[in-house]
Amino acid sequence: VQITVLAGGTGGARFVRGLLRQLDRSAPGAVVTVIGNTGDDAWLFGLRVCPDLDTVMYTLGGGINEDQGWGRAEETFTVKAELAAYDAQPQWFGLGDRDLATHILRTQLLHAGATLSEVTAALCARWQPGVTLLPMSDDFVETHVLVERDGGQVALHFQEWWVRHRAALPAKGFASVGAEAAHPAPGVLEAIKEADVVLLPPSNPVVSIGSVLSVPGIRDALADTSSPVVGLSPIVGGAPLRGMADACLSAIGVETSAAAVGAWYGAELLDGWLVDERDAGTTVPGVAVRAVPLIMSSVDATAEMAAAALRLAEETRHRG
Ligand code: FO1
Repeated sequence: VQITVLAGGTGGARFVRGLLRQLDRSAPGAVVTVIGNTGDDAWLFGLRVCPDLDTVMYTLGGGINEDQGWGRAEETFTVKAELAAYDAQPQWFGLGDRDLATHILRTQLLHAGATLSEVTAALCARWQPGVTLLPMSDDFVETHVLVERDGGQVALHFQEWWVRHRAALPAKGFASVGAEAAHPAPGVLEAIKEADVVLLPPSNPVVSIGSVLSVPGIRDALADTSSPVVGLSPIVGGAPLRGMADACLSAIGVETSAAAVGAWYGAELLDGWLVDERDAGTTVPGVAVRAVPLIMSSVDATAEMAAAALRLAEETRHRG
């Protein structure tokens, strides 16, 4: 059984952790490929930082700072403090000492001519995440956020909007800069086409899943595959469980509801849509909707969500 998951950061990583727990029980031979969002990536102090790839790698490899949902456990910030002593900028992004080793090695390998896919495989050799982690593209694609400032509109890198401004500047839109010239990374389209099931976890639909879908060819591969595609709503009872999906959805004119996000993905992409029990009764035209508990309160609870998604995939598979 081959399962492919499109993932962003914390929400996607935690879902995959539950999926692996479920597969250990129900389908031990299953293999999972994660197509990770790179739209959050940024150059900081000359280093290439890939937050969503690292969050998946650290979460599944056992190195994540669990409370934060990003960065390393047992982290220290000596280098950050030294940089601050020089008044070096930016100071609003918290790069820990252990995390810096990842960015230093990644940057060294990129400068030596390795692709981001090759770098990611090299980093995962240490962490053994238990999945094949592929960047959505080896080309640089960056999510920029259009915000209003001083009467005009300016584009901020996603990290500046999300971390420096805490997403408090109303977003007027998002751009995946470089997407139109980007190609899916090696293996990405195959992972979708050869999958028995494709899952869209409760990552941010706009800046995480939406960013992956912005790479030419990926959306079409999902629309064309005869295998079931099942998504899990990141919105429960009209609010996101974490992160800033509501700020992103309102920016693109989508209501913050399980139904609206399901309809935004649409029947072209989705065969099934899992919503939380609080949103029971949700309908999405052309999509099979089921209501189950969608709170990732533990790995076992997340495993149950994954089991529900796999069941729904089988129900829709024979629907054709
Ligand atoms: N998020 C924050 O809110 N503050 C930070 O200082 C911060 C640092 C950081 C460093 C490395 C990394 O991989 C992620 C980091 N994040 C931080 C989270 C990051 O903004 C998000 O993980 C994604 O970009 C959104 O999913």
